[in-house]
Formats: sequence, structure tokens, C-alpha cells
Amino acid sequence: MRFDVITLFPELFEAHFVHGVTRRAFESHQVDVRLWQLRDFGDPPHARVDDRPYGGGPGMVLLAEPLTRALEAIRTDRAEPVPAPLVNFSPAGRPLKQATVGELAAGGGAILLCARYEGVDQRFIDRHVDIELSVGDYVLSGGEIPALALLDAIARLQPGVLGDARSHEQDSFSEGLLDCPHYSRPEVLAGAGGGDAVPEILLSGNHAAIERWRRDQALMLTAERRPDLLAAAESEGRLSTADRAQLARRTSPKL
Ligand code: 9D3
Repeated sequence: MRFDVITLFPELFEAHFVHGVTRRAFESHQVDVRLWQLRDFGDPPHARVDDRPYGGGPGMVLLAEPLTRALEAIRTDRAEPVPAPLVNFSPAGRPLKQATVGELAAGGGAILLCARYEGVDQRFIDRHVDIELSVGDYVLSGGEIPALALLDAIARLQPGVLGDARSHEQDSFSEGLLDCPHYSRPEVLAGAGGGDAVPEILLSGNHAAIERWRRDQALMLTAERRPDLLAAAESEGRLSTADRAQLARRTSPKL
């Protein structure tokens, strides 16, 4: 699938595509990323892409006309019967979730707009943008890192990008909860007071008991840190009787 990225900083993307486990997805063009420099579509004589906001106030606004020219160039180049969705990254967007990542990974790609400054002329958004996405409640300096986050999340869903061990994780029962803790060698990590041992159950060889322990750990961690995720799992019927029993043990008074 193809992603066209509109940005003033295309060089921020280059390094990401040549490293790590997602490299395969980009090099094989399973995820084909094309970078478009917004400055190339700026207003003459100095290729202006931003100006001051009507009504006053701090910061600059990305101009609708250069953005429209960039979008037209991309739409012409893509020449698709069904136009790809235009995604704008904005602090005012809806929070990016794995469900949206999955939907975009299953489609024919998208056009990603990485804004800078205070944002984009609202008339361009109203006419052309299909979806606005945020990556969380903290302030970044532009949409490039959010776009990279989305592309990375899509790349790792491509067939063959991750090992077999991880592919079943997608359809696992534990989806939608925080992960359980993981341990590896040594069995006892040296330190003051005698050291820290790996939880005994993980050395027991009892695979059913280990799976139950991991599930219980995930449930308790999720209850503590992300009650919103646990409530969603409960209301969507993703908790078993054993899950509910574990959560009841956690909240019941200790005897
Ligand atoms: C004073 C109002 N600010 C909004 C919180 C202005 C503003 C700050 C930072 C406008 C744009 C930006 C740049 N941020 C993004 O482009 C952005 C973003 C983010 O800052 N946080 C989380 N997700 C995203 S997606 C795009």
C-alpha cells in the first residue's frame, strides 16, 4: 500500500525507514512511502507556505492554497478510482488507537498531512481532510513524529515483518489489556539483600499455570494503570469467569 506524506521536513523520515524490524516493510514497498516537500508548492516569489492568523494571536497558519496544490499533485500521481483518505495530524484530532491502525493497514494507503506552526487553515480541513488524529495529550512541535508513529504501527502489521512468535499475539485473548511482565536470564539477579529471583511459576514447566499467571498479571496491571481498558474489556465481553475471579480477589479485603 502507498502512503504520501506532505511535510516541510522530509529528512525527518529518511532514517526511520532504513533501520529496525520494520525496514523490511519499507524496502519491499509493502509500505511504499513517498515524501512531498510542501515548500515546492509554496506561493511565489519566496515559496511561502504560512502566514499570520486572521483575528490576531501567536504563531502562523499553514496556507490553504499551497496545501491544495500539493494535494492535487498527489491525487494526480496516485490516479486512483477510490481516493485515499487524507489524514491530518493535530492535537485536536481523535486519539489514535490500534483499531484505526488496523483499518488503515487493511486499506489501500492514505495521504498524511504533517502540519507545523499553530495548524492548518480550517477551510482546507473542511474541504479535504477525512480524519484528524492525535497521538496523545502532550504538545509536540508538528505532525511528523505522529506520522512516523502511524507508519511504524502499520509496517509491523505487514505479513512477514515480525516473526511467527509475534503474529499470533494479534488474535490473542489478551488483546486490549496491558502486557504481563517478562523475565530472562539469570534466574537470580545479584544485588543488595541477596538478589531478585524470577517468579517461581515461570520455572515450573506447568504451561497452563504459567498462562493463567501471565493473564492474572496483565489483568492486575491493567486494573491499576488503565481502568479504562479494563472497563472496555468487561463491557465487550472479553473477560472470562477466571478473569473476573482474579479481579475480585484483587479488590477483596485481605484476611
Ligand atoms: C496553544 C494551542 N496548541 C495546541 C495544543 C497549539 C499547537 C501546539 C502544537 C498546535 C500544534 C502543535 C503541533 N502538534 C502537532 O502537530 C500534533 C500533535 C501534538 O502536539 N500532540 C499529540 N498529537 C499530535 S498530532 C499533531
